Amino acid sequence: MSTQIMGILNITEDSFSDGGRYLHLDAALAHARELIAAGADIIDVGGESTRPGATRPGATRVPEDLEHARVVPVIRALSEMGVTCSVDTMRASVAEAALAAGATIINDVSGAQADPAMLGVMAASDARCCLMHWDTERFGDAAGTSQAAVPDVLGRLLGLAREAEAAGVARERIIIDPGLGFAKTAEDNWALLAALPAFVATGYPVLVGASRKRFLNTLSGSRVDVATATVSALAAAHGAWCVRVHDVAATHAALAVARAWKEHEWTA
Ligand code: PMM
Repeated sequence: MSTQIMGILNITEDSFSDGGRYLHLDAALAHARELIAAGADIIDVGGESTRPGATRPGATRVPEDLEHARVVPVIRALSEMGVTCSVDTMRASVAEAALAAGATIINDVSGAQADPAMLGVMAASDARCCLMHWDTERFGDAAGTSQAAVPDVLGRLLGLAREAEAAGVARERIIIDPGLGFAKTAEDNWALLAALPAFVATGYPVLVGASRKRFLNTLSGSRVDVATATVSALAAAHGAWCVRVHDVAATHAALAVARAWKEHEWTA
């Protein structure tokens, strides 16, 4: 299967690149339609920002009922249109309500660690479950830990996947994600991207979320969507199952290039 494109729909006030733009249902649905027209296979709907600091101890989190009110109507409307939806949440109750509204993927950036009820909701559903790596303890502000990042993140993700399986989430429903930019240095992020084949070799589908993150911003300045699309093409060439992006059109073109390249592979 060719690499899937997950279009990002952040219904938040403060997400890094699109905060505050899609708070109204109509604006959110209009943007989702644009993402689909541009080639998105999945729409990832989130109602709580995960920008650095937003979910640290002491930070004010979005109230649970507000998160529900933001994501559930959008997911219901999109699902009724036949769109594949994932819900980007760390709360079990939000995941459960999103599934009831038609979502088929739970995308939990905490790897099902933030809410003790999350694994139960995942297990009781037949949704695909994305477990992302986010370990604030390990990386913090440390610089130059890139070599350690790969075994660390890979080992931790395998542990999270085992935990999910033990809780009753079938192996074939699990997706893993190295969590680029989440308490990681630029060096960490590049090391993780370059090690993508090792993540793919686990047999779990791998999701890559590099879009508009600081390490690409620093590298590319105002052309961060070009940089994101390039990462998408490289990630696809190295076996990523899905790329999560803001600018779907650019990634769609980049993936078409990666696919054409692969189809024309020369064998001596
Ligand atoms: N990144 C963000 C939010 N959700 N989910 C997954 N699975 N992987 C990611 O890398 C990821 C995510 C933060 O980015 P945004 O604020 O631009 O949406």
